[in-house]
Amino acid sequence: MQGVLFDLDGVITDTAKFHFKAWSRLAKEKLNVTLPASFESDLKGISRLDSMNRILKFAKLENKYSADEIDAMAQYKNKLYLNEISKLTQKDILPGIENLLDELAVNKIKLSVASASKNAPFILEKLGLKDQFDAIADPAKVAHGKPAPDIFIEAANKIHVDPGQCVGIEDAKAGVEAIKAAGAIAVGVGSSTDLSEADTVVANTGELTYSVLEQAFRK
Ligand code: B16
Ligand code: MG
Repeated sequence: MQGVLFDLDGVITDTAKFHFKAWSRLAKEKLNVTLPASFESDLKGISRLDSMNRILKFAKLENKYSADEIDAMAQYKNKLYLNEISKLTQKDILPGIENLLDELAVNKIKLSVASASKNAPFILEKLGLKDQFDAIADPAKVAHGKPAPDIFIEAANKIHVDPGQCVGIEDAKAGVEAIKAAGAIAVGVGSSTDLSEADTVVANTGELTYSVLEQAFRK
């Protein structure tokens, strides 16, 4: 194992609740629909525009708006979301992650972020973790979102490590599929039923250690 590719939301910090809050407010204010609670996990790892389109489909309004109108709604959601995440601090880092980053650094493993979020640099800055990563892949630069492998390939390229020498960590099904399609080893965080395609699954981030990742890689 020469590199580790980190998903952000659900692995480094829990931003899903803030995404859901912002999407729910947008849906209520602009589309007059209430999103079911299941949308919080359904939209994990899904890009901003794809999430917007899923919400329009749910509201049965998919053909009602122009591309510019859809873009304006997505921007409004991001404004609401930014307001939420501006309050993030080091205390919002998920359990075990700071320790894992230290262990990986000691073992000279290159670290890269493979998040669908365009806000990843801002979030890492707020958490005080930006300097711990060697690279952050830019989702605006890749053609296809998760489950396509693009963002994980870009994250591996940015640390100059072959994806086959990397372990990717994900909490979403679409993300695990993306890691596997990139040719990396997938470690899932969450339910082993939902993440059955992962090579190894841990129940929560507190169980992520250098040794767990190394064993997943050698399996
Ligand atoms: P943004 P990840 C994903 O993060 C979120 O899980 C998903 O809900 C969100 O829509 C997506 O980022 C895009 O985020 O609107 O901030 O660009 O899990 O890939 O780290
Ligand atoms: Mg995630």
